[in-house]
Amino acid sequence: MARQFGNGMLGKVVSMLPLILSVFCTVYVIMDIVGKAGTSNQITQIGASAEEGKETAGRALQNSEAVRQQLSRQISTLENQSRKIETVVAEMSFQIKNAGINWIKNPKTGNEYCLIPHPLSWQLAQKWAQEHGGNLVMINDQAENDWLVKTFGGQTEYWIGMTDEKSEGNWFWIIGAPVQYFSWQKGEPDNFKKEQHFGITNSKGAGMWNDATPAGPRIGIVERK
Ligand SMILES: [Ca+2]
Ligand SMILES: [Ca+2]
Repeated sequence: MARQFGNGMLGKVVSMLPLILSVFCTVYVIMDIVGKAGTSNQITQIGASAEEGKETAGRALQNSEAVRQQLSRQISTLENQSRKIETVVAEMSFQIKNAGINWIKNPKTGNEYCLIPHPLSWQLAQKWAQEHGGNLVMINDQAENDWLVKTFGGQTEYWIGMTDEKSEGNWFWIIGAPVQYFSWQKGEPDNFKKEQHFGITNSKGAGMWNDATPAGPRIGIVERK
């Protein structure tokens, strides 16, 4: 009975083995296909995401380059405007400095001359002259000395641009050239109290020079090219 049962069941199982195997194989193949398809989808998605990221990065790069170029143009424009403003300020500054100053050209020297509008020490007069593009006057000959008297008068004492401060009795123009033409007043230069090292003109006579202490204050004659 048991043998029959055993034989009966075993026989059925054995007879069904191909079918069971076939079902298993089919299920395995289906699962494999489904698994591969899933992985493939994931890869496709990752690929798409990567491509999208690349495009986004590319657009960001293009945008940043455009921004950089725009900033560069704006900086260039600002630099140009800054230079224009500097030029205008320099011109205005020059005009303000020279407002009310009457520069007069000497046809023989080709240079321009003016009187400083307020009395100063010799050193400050020279500073003023430099700030206005010149120096205290350098008088090279009788013609220039006469022209100054004719142009600015012979009554008022004015600073001129010579000094023997560095070496007593050795007179130099402020620009460094030795003085070769002189128009000293009689008895001058006397280096009074050993304190007189700066030149003035119109001293007790039109166009006559004297040595003086630097304090003044006096008006100076300025010469510029
Ligand atoms: Ca002196
Ligand atoms: Ca003197």
